[in-house]
Order: sequence, then structure tokens, then C-alpha cells
Amino acid sequence: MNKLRFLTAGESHGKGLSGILEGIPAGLSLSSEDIDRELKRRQAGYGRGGRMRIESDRAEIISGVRWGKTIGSPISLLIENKDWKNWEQGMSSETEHEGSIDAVTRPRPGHADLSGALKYDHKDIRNILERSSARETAMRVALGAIAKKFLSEFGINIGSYVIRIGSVKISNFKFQISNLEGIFKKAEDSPVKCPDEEASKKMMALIDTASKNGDTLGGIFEVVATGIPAGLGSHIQWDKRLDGRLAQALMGIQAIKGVEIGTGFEMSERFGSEVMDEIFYSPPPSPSPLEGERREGGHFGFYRETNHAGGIEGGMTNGMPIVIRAAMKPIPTLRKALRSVDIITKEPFEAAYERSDTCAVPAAAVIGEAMTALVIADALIEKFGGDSMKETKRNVAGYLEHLKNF
Ligand code: EPS
Repeated sequence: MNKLRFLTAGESHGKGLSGILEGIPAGLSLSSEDIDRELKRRQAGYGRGGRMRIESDRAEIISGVRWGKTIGSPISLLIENKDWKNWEQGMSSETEHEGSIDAVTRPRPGHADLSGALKYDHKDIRNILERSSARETAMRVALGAIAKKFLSEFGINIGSYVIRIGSVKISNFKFQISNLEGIFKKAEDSPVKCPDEEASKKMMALIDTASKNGDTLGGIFEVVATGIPAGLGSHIQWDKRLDGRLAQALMGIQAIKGVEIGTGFEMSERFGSEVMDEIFYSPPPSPSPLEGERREGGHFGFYRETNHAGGIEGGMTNGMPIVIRAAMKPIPTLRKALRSVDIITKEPFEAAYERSDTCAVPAAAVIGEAMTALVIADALIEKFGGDSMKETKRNVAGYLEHLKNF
């Protein structure tokens, strides 16, 4: 069975991040600009701290691409940490530099610090925090950019926007498929990635207040994927269900504590008759759904007028856009003191401050897009296989023809 899989490596203040993506068919056009554009989007966003002024992420393609096209072998990437120059001894792999910086012995509540130190038997929490840091998400976004490029060849597009930061919620907002491009564009123009201008201003003011108070903020973002044919994922086994796979991917982003598909939690408060997406039919466009105009959920005849299910029923895509929401907790590194206990002296103290961000929800939305792209690309490759883009496209076209004639 064909599969898309990836790994990342790298510490936040180490030399850099590396990543390997295996399973992209041969013949996909790919340049480092495709990747760097997404890296830049991740770095933007109001509420970031001093580190973002140091880094300006760029991916170097190490393997898997020749003369602008993938060749079918694993694609590996490198992203340099510019901050490394300040940590060359403190994060060195050489024994001779041992002890060149003080050990971190004060675990920050809300971080991986204490559990990681206990589990890996480290008396220096830096050995945990360097990898648990969200710096690692730069590589996920880079690999996700490749998945996005791959999906765009099949008319699948993924975007995101922020709908809440702290107590400020988006208003003046109605999700409309026909208006999605406009929503994405407005979000891209907002410093907090929120398509509502008024709410954006309030969100920024709240971030300023949090920053002034030495505090931090979380929020909620929404990822939407369009152009997806019915039938990705499967109902036949728990680990094949696409909603479960997406939930894991989104929940696996640092600081994400809740994931919802479609109107998830809200649905649970309503009657069944109010929240099922009723099924309609109108003949598919001629000559072929691939060439004809695509209508979300309707380009193969069957369509829905609502999307409470968020594009997934029975663990399978149903042809409607996939809509996922993820809740990020406030960043746990804060200047405001929190009580904790030193792991060596066992004495209580008020948690030590490390430089950090005030709010990273806009960045998390871009990371959410990347993780969504990697999962959907995996599901597409699993269903259609193909070692070359030509073969995968032929397989997809054959399936779309089947849907049309169903
Ligand atoms: C992070 C802490 C901050 C963030 C970092 C994630 O870094 P530092 O400890 O160097 O100030 O800026 O995010 C990034 C470096 C990034 O590229 O997003 C953490 O502890 O998770």
C-alpha cells in the first residue's frame, strides 16, 4: 500500500531542523520558493517574541528533487537555526563543551519539562525543552508545503483563519463556501489571521494587554480543505478513519488541547433532525467533472446544502469541504510567576522566565494547514497509489469518472 510518511529532527537552539518526506510520486514540480512561502506565513503573526526577529526561515532541499521535479526518492530538507550562533557551546554535541551553560532545573507548569525530565532521567530540563519547543513546527510547515503543492495538482486547496484569541471571538462572520477565497484573503491581510477587521483589532489589543501583564493567550483556528472527492479514508477500521487521523495530526501540534470536526461540539446540543446534512442530487456537469466546473459536494451529482459533518461521514470524505477547528492553550512560558518546584533542591520557587511569545495562534493556523495537507495527501496516495504524478493522475481521473457514472 502506498503511503506518505515523514519525520522531523532538530532542537530549538541546535544547528537546525531536518525533515524527510517519503511517498511523493515522481514528477511533481517543486522549488524551495514553494516551501519558503509557507515558512514565511508561519513566522508572521502579531504576538510573537524576540526569537522571530532572529530567524528568517528558508528550506534547503537536500534530496529527492532534480531539476525542479521530484524523482520519487525521499525528499529531505534542512532549515538552519540562526540562533545557533548564540548556542554553539551550550548545545554542542562535543563532550568538551559540557557544563558551558547552567542546567535548567526549574520545570515550567504546562510544559513538557517535568514529565520529560522524569521519563528520560534528565537533571537538566534543557534536554527536554529543546525538542518539545514549537520551533520544530517550522519543519512540519516545510514538509506540509510539499503536500500542499501535491494536492493542488488535484484541485485540492487548504487554507485557515483564526476565529478566537482569548475571550475575543470573531463576529460579522458567516462561513460560505462561495466566499472562501475572500475569507482566506482577508485572513492573510490580518496581523492575527482573522478575516474580521473589527475582531482583529480587538484581538491585537488583548495581546498587547497580555504582553504588558507578562501573560499569554491561546485561541481557536479553523482549517478548511476544498476540492476533495468523496471516498478518502475508510469506515472499515478505526485507524483508517480520516477524522481520527486528522484529529491526531492536529492534536499533535504543540499546545493544541482540543480538536473539532464540522460543528462537532455544537451538534451534541441539538436534535438529530437539525444537524444531519441532507442529501440532494442534480446531474453532474458534462463532459467530465474534472474539466467541468466543480461545485463543492455537488460535482458528482450528489450534494448537500449544509456541512455540519465538516466533510466527513463514517470516517470518509463526502465531497464537501473538510472543516476542522483546533483550540490552542495559552503559551505556558510566561513572565508572570507560577508556582513550581526545583527538581534538584525540591524547594518551591516561582517559575523562571525564558524568552517567549505572547500569542502564537496565527502561526498555529498555518501549522494546522500543513498537518491537514500531510494527512489528506497520505489518504489520497493510499487510495490512488502511483509512483509517478502521471500514474496518480490517471488513477484519480478513472475514479472521478466512476463517481460521475455512479
Ligand atoms: C518556543 C519558544 C520561543 C518561540 C519558539 C517556540 O523560542 P525561544 O525559546 O528561542 O525564545 O519563539 O518558536 C520558534 C522558535 C519558532 O520558530 O516558531 C517554545 O518554547 O515552544
